[in-house]
Amino acid sequence: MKFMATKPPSPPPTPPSRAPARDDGDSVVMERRPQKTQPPQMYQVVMLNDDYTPMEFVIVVLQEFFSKDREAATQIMLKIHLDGKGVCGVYTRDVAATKVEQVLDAALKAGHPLQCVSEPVE
Ligand code: TYC
Repeated sequence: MKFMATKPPSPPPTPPSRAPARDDGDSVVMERRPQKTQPPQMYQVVMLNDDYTPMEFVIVVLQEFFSKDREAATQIMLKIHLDGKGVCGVYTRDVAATKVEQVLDAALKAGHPLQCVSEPVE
């Protein structure tokens, strides 16, 4: 008795799309792949309000570590003061972590309880 194969033979594998596909002539065609690289996850540095850190110190920190001019730094400081927290800037993970370190270090050295954290942006 003869048995039939249950599956038809599969087609030959397609060549990798990066490989040059040759046509009948001598020309070489390079195929373009769609861009797959994702943008990096971004992190926002959030500063928290407290009752003891002087407003002026927060303004100077925002100018020094977050490159804000005095006007923008004052607005951010006031937002934090009124709302309890505020975003100082958005960066890649390592840069955000460095900013947090710089702020905490400056606050510690000056004897202020200023706190800030970094968190992933949605
Ligand atoms: N609330 C502080 C005060 O009245 C000022 C302040 C603002 C502190 C922002 C921390 O992240 C802060 N002196």
